[in-house]
Amino acid sequence: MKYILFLILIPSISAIEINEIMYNPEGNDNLKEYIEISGTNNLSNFTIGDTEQNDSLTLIKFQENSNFSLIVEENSFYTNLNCSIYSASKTIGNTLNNEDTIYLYNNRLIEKLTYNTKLAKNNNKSLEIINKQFYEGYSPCEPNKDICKITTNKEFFYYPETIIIIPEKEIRYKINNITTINYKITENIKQIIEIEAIECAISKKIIVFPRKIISESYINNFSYKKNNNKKIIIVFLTTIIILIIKNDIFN
Ligand SMILES: [Ca+2]
Ligand SMILES: [Ca+2]
Ligand SMILES: [Ca+2]
Ligand SMILES: [Ca+2]
Repeated sequence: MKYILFLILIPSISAIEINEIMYNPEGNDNLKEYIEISGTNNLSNFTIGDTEQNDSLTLIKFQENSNFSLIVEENSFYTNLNCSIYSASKTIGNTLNNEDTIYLYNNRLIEKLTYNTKLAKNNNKSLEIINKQFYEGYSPCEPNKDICKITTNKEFFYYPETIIIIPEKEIRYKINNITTINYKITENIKQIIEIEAIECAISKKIIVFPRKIISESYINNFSYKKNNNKKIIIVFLTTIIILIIKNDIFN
């Protein structure tokens, strides 16, 4: 029988965006400001600007297979990182002020972004932009922190328990539509709890088992490891028996 395999190649297109801004590093800002662009390692023909000045970019280092480019000042501290590095002249715009607007052009305006000084002020943190919101971080040439990760104290568990969300950052969670980070299970039935990270529009479902309805089938369905040893022994014995029978037939 012939199988015909059709391969549909879908190019992975990720938007080119301003992803991180270091506007006020600790102490003197000179040589330590940067702007990270995500979605490309190639900023040829791009221009960066602030409210006062636009700068064309000079390639310092091209990095293959990177999804990031870093725009820095001349003689910057950040030239050995693993993404493409571009210099914007002595300053990025007319320096990145504590409140500023950044413009990224590629013949046309790609993005205009205004920030203020609420976060990342002189503490060696940058502004990471995640889902159009600012968070403090520090990840030049790397993906921003995954603030939307939902971590619970247990992935599935038995009634009665309290779900505790371990927040990655200051982010609000809803559990079964109640805004909280702790949630007491009150119903004594098997149920699915839905946890939602509100700002990120990400949700996760976990299964809660009341003690009285725990059964082998539930446990097996959710690949609980408890009886795995028994299963391994059964599979082992069955294999031996099959081998013995086969041997008998062919000899
Ligand atoms: Ca500073
Ligand atoms: Ca400025
Ligand atoms: Ca600055
Ligand atoms: Ca980053």
